[in-house]
Amino acid sequence: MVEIERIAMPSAEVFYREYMCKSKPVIITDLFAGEQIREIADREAAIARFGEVPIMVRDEYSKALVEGTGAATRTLSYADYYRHVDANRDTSLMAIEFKTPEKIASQYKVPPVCESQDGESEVFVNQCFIGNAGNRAQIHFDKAGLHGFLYQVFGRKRYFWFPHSASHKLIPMTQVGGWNLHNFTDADRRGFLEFTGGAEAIIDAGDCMYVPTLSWHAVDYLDDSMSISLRFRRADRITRLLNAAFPDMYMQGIAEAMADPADEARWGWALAEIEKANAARGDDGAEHVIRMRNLTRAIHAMLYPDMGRERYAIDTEEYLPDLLPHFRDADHPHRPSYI
Ligand SMILES: O=C(O)CCC(=O)C(=O)O
Ligand SMILES: [Fe+2]
Repeated sequence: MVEIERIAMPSAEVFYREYMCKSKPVIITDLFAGEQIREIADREAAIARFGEVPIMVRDEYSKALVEGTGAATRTLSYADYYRHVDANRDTSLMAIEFKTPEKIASQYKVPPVCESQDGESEVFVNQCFIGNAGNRAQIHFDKAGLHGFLYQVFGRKRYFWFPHSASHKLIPMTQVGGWNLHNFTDADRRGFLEFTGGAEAIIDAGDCMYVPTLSWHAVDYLDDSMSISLRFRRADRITRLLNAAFPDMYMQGIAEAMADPADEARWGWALAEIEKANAARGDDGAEHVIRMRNLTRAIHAMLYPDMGRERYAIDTEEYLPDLLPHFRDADHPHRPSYI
């Protein structure tokens, strides 16, 4: 089974070269060394420090998807949220990608490795996840394409990471995978990691998981927990790809081939082809997206000649409600434009 290494934070330059340019996940054991946030390592300490802070909670994504409860949110104080959890142990309410309130963000300094360099997006995201044991994040990749740190303030999470080569085995539907890993037995999970070449690691208070740009991951909440999520430094070449392509496993694979700017001989032609086709579009935005998806699939096959082409499951896009309608039409008013 693939192991995720645990390291002390190296210099920003070494981290960039050894992990970011190689799309290699790793656990950093000393992020925020010497900062106040590291004094908080359990739920009681967090409630004592942040109890009054208002947080916005909603249903975890996949439950929201299945039950159609997507948008419902409510604001509770930090302490009231955990009172709600204690009274409703299996609640799916949690704070997901919630902008870190000032009172919490003031407890740590963003490390230098997160600072944008020339040729990278200036977009920087500082959010938190506050949740309860039993909650989860379904297999997915984050289509905004930023590098991610997930720092565990308190509580354990089981973190899964899967290589791009596993994509067909994950039952991919656009950027989401179909399996419910939280329902697997220990033996099934081990078998699944063997099958996919994936890895799992338990992260606990003080650990920080590095999630490479656009890589597949999933999370099981083993305890009540809180994480800080920093997202940073999307390379401009990836921004250009995101703006031209549809967020599916083929785009993911092309992006991964582009992880290291030094490999331009490998990927430069692919980005040029994709941008050329995107510029030469006809009138119909939906047809354009279909053409672009076919092109990225063909380019992916050239970049990964040895990767199996066949699906391991039905084509879920044919049977399930569309997860990304706003990406199906190049002219859709809600299609994001990445900067
Ligand atoms: O911890 C979670 O709930 C999800 C984390 C995640 O998906 C991420 O950091 O991108
Ligand atoms: Fe994620």
